[in-house]
Amino acid sequence: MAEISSTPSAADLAQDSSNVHNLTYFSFHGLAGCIRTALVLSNEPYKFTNIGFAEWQVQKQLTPFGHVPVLREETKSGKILELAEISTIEQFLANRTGLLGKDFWEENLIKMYLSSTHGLITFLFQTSVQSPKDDRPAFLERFKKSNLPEWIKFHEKHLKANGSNGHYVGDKLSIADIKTASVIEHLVRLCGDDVQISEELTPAIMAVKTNLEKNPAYVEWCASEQYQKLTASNLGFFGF
Ligand SMILES: N[C@@H](CCC(=O)N[C@@H](CS)C(=O)NCC(=O)O)C(=O)O
Repeated sequence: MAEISSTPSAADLAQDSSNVHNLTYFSFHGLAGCIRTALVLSNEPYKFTNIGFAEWQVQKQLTPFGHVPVLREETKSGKILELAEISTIEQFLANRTGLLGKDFWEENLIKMYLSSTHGLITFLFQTSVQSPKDDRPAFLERFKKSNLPEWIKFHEKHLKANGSNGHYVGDKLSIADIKTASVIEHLVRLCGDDVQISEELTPAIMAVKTNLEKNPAYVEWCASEQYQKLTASNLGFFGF
């Protein structure tokens, strides 16, 4: 009789629902909004390990590529799957929790919308941090006049084509929806009086956010003290 092994494979361990997802990032929203929301909605154990700038230079050397976010999947066997790179982490969580559509067709469309929004928001945050202080206003003006309107135009169009139901694909929440919902607040703040995203101007984009706001866990997360603190530091550090 064949012996049945009781030792789970590494692949099984990575998918175990009892894993604690331990996310290391700075104490602002920055580029981790979508990951944090995906964790909050996962109904699985998670931890947010917020790292200060003082300890970062030491911690940096211990990360896979010298950047955060880093997600450590703490499995019950004691083994840890350590993942860096935002897109990898977002897709890893989406895969585990059914946020990649119902089939391979939908999965690839969702990844495309996710990637487009990731490109926009990464460009915004990274360039504004890396620009010399004097060059920052000009960069932000260019971003508001060119990169952002283009993203808005195409995303509004795709969302309308899907029925303006708050989803990019079909009628089910996906990681692309969460990504867009998580960046709207920053884009709205960045625009200030020069409003580009609103119920009137971009109803289909706004529907993504209002749809997610029907989820009590999301509403609770956004109202939490922790979330408000991340927002305050985001404003202090980036201004939006
Ligand atoms: N390619 C990385 C970039 C992430 C990134 O830009 N991380 C920033 C914070 S938002 C960071 O680690 N900055 C500190 C540093 O580079 O030392 C990814 O996709 O995760």
